[in-house]
Amino acid sequence: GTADVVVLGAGPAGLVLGNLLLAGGVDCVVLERATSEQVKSRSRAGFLAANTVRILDRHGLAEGLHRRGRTHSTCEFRTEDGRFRLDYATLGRREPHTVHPQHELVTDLLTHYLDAGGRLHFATEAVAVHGADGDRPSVTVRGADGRTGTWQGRYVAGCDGRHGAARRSLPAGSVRHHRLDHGVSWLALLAEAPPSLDAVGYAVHERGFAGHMARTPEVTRYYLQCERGTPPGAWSEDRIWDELALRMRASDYGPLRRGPLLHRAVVDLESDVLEPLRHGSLLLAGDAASLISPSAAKGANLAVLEAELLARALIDDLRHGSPDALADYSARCLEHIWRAQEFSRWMVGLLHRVPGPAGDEAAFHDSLRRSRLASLRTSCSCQDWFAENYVGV
Ligand code: RFL
Repeated sequence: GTADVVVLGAGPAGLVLGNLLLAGGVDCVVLERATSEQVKSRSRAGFLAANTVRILDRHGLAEGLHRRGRTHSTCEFRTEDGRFRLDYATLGRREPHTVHPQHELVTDLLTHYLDAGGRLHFATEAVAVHGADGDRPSVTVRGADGRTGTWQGRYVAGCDGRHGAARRSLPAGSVRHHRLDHGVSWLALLAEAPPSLDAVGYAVHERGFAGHMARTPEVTRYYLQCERGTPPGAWSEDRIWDELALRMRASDYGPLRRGPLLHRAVVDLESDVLEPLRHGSLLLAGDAASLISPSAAKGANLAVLEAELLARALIDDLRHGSPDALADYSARCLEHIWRAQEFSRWMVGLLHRVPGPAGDEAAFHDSLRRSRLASLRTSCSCQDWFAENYVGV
């Protein structure tokens, strides 16, 4: 088939892009490897920044999140030096988060796109992008039945995540790949249990980090720092709840509301950035452009921001013959990406004993971490800075 813009991937990046291109009168198609059911049920992010909500509002894509999402604005740190709360909607830019599970956002975006007449093919895996050096790039695809085909376009938008075809198809040396392994892993858990506190909980403990995030009144996300290489099934549910209770200091601050674990996965905290986010007629957005550790909940928010910039640039180019925005696309995104990367790295250092140094040096780093928490607890300007970066993208 043909389309002016061939979009790979129906995640937040690909679906925001698809919706905006469609509304802007640009001919596009979205190709997605997974089935519709898989896309609608993949549970991942939940915290949307105020700017993300503004972008979705601007384009009439926020109806579902206003109806079902809830605002959230408090986080609680539990540390060896006691606990403290930050009401971040009264700090920095005075903005709250909106909690709306990512799979619900994706479902909203999908429904909107299909209702508007958008073209989308599920169970269609992009295998490779060809000819990105020129102005007639193509994508080879494979269906669930093994049949192959080709899509041709003016541009290909790689929104197919970190393991997608867009990244794989970049010629060696065409794009610089910056990477950082934070050295920390999390067991990411989804529990069928109401939230245990009315705040995001960050517990810093000598046994490792534990986190608590409300998703819905019935479902709560928990994180438990674990050894790199731990199989997701290694711990029994009882051991997980006991460990969460210990690290969250339930005996001091109140018990956790337990329930069956619906899902578990091990996430290695890693970040990377491709630079530039473009090779000829192949453009990257979302996790395909930059992977960010989930420590500051930035990934989906960056994906939406980049998708809007890319949509505007492509509409300018294809509808109005003006290529300037497309030429600036990568640089504009990278400013936001590096700022988010810096903050997410800071959060990693705030919440964990970062593995690596041993002996005296480890103790030194640990004291730095405690001091960083003390600044956050006591300094108004540090709290403003935190709030601005925590909710901002
Ligand atoms: P996605 O969502 O991965 O979508 C990519 C889509 O591309 C498809 N695909 C292909 N399609 C065709 N051909 C191929 N060859 C393909 N290869 C892949 C995939 O099936 C998929 O549908 O990428 P996108 O759109 O860039 O969006 C990025 C976000 O999903 C991601 O950054 C966030 O989920 C990160 N993240 C969080 N972000 C936040 O902003 N707030 C959070 O609270 C938050 N929590 C999280 C997170 C990520 C987590 N994990 C799983 C690492 C919590 C966790 C545990």
